[in-house]
Amino acid sequence: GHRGLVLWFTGLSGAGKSTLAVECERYLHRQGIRTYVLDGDNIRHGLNSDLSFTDADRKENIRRIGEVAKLMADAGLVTIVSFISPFRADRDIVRHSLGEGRFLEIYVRCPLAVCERRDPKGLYQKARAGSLTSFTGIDAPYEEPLQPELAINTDQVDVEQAVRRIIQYLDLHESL
Ligand code: GGZ
Repeated sequence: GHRGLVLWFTGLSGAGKSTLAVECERYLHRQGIRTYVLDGDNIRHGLNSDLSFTDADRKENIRRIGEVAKLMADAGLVTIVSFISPFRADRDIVRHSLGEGRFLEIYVRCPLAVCERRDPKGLYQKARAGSLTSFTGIDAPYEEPLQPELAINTDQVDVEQAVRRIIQYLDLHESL
């Protein structure tokens, strides 16, 4: 089998993390590569259903996800992780626990104004109205990656191009 590794998508709500995660998974499956996607649907509703969106709970969210992702990568899966993961230090802890070459930080970059315009779940509107507090980008911080393996501007490239860039990176660095 191929080497396990973690593709770690980070970015604001509405930046396009989940879309890219799912499309990368589809591509890799077609190549016969075994993957697993960790996202809000299967983690925040299950393992981490006890956690909120305070700084401390987001930190704990990412810590647990990092541990699970490492186990999955050790089992040989290409583990695709899709969470805001707003704190640089928390992402760096996961990076170091996996070791260089097995953790690819992919910054799904999109201007706040564009995320806000997309607002697929109406959460930005609620955050602006004050009925949802501690919302990332509005009244909670997002710390941009300083040296991500990849940064993809989702307001400038379409999904197909974005997936192609990720696959190109994996090929070039013989990550798989
Ligand atoms: C940010 C929130 C919040 C607050 C609920 N802040 O666009 P979505 O809806 O589907 O993705 C967001 C998701 C963020 O959860 P994460 O586990 O990725 O966050 S973190 O890594 O910071 O722990 C959003 C929804 O949950 N959501 N409340 N206050 N996003």
